[in-house]
Amino acid sequence: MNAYPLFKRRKTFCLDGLWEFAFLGDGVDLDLLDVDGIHFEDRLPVPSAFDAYPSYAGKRGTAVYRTEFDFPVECGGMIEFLSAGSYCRIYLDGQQVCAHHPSYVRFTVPIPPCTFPRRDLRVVIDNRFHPKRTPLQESFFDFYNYGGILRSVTVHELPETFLEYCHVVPRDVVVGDIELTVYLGGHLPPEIDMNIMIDGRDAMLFENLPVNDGVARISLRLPNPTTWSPEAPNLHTLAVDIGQDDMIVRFGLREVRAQGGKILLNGKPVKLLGVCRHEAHPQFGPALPYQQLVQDVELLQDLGCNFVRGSHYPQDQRFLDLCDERGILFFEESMGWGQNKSHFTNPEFVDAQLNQTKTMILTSFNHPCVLMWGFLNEGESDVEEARHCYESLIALIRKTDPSRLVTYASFKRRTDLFLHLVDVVCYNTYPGWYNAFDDEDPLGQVLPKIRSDVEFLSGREDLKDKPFLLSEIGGGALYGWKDPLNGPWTEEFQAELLKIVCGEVVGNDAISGVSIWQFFDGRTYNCGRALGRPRAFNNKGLLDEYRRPKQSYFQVRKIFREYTSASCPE
Ligand code: ADA
Repeated sequence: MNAYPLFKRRKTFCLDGLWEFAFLGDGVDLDLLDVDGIHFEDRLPVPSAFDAYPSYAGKRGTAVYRTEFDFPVECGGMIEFLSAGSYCRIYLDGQQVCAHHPSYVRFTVPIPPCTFPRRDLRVVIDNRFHPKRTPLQESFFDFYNYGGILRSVTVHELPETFLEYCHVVPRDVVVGDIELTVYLGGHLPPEIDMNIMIDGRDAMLFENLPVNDGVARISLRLPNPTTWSPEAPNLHTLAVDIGQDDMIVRFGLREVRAQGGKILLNGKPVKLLGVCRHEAHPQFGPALPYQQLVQDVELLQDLGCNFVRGSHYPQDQRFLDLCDERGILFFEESMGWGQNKSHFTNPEFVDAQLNQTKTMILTSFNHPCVLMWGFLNEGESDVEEARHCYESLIALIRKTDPSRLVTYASFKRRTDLFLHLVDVVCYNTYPGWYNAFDDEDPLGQVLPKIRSDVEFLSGREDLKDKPFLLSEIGGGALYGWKDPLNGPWTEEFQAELLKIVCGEVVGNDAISGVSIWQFFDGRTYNCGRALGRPRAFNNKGLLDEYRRPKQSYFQVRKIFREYTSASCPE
């Protein structure tokens, strides 16, 4: 079930499986930890969130995972971690070779050549909140922060010159023109020969390609181009072979633009009908097995969704692969949740934001399902102190990937200072739910609120031509809670609220889409928020945390599917 990119010649092997494990409690000073002296009494699978397991549920502190692997003597290579955190230190043969945060982003660790084959790998994980070690993950977030080796670990044997990334940008989706950018690692030659294989059958040789700062660029035309769209998610593969190394990437021929208040996919306006999805499950935390990812995608398609917002961190590459294959459009955002000016004026925080955002883009670059990049969910974006951070992130995203849209989910909405800098205006808004209970008729204010936002934006010269997305909207319901008064927390109330919302989204041409908050219930915290988070869960899911559908699921499904069948009747 590996995600792309794949390899034919390069030797890789996956270290997923049972590792030795020890939980050391919350009193460990990481700088004094004798990693070699640890006594392992337990074993846990990798990937796993160790605090999703009953024996470690709710615990915060230091954990250590250990495994061994054989690696050719005198050979160079790397270990790829797709997610580990919140904070981790990697030890190879007793030497610390890496310290990393945050969770949810890919990182690699060099394997220095060695005189013996059997290597000892220890991963120290700390899931405590720490201003220096975990500046991007804080305890005030409204989702539970787990710790562990949350996604796959793979060992790569690497030659002297190797491929780091192979990124494809479609230039003409009809005739199949693409631009391939190849990032090399290790020894960087001044030029390189490259064999390209398209879709496993059409070979092209490019000789003496110039290499500038480790980057080689090729423009080429696909022999048999097929475009990618939600209706026809055609995918192409491209194998790059530089003789000593190879890489197979998968991509889709599609183009996305924001124009005239619409999101255009391959030149056609698209209405985004979807949900916000956490990577979460009570049994696994964010370390979801592949089977659960497939079930989630099946449910999204059953719901009639053509869109998902991956909230609120970089996503599992296997899930993005599934969305590529099923034609489900994606809004991927780097990790952020309600940070404020104290963060935005902290250079370490800004650097950490820029690093994780760039890594997210480089890792997810080839997924045609990703239409837009986002960041800083619900940041304090109506103060001047935030300007540098927002402008730096927007500039970084546009420089790293000019082919996609840029946005962020704003809860400052009308006082927001930076929405004119992005391509899509995204409002997180909760009419009928928050501050609605002092009103006899909370549901009566849903439509007026949405329409007044649409009117406000239409009156803003700098915003009126941008697509408008309801990036979060919804209300809570406890699975199975029915009550004759049909008040808040009943399934009926939530279903009625979302009936009004979705009816407006599909009926109002000024609204480009919705990502309902949220797909399924997710664990949060018991703290002061518990009054608004029964069970210490965020209960605004269309399904509960075990993916059991509430009434609202069927209500939303009816509206989404009717709209879709009316829009493409075949
Ligand atoms: C915010 C936030 C979500 C969730 C939501 C809610 O919009 O972005 O993560 O906390 O509010 O349920 O209130």
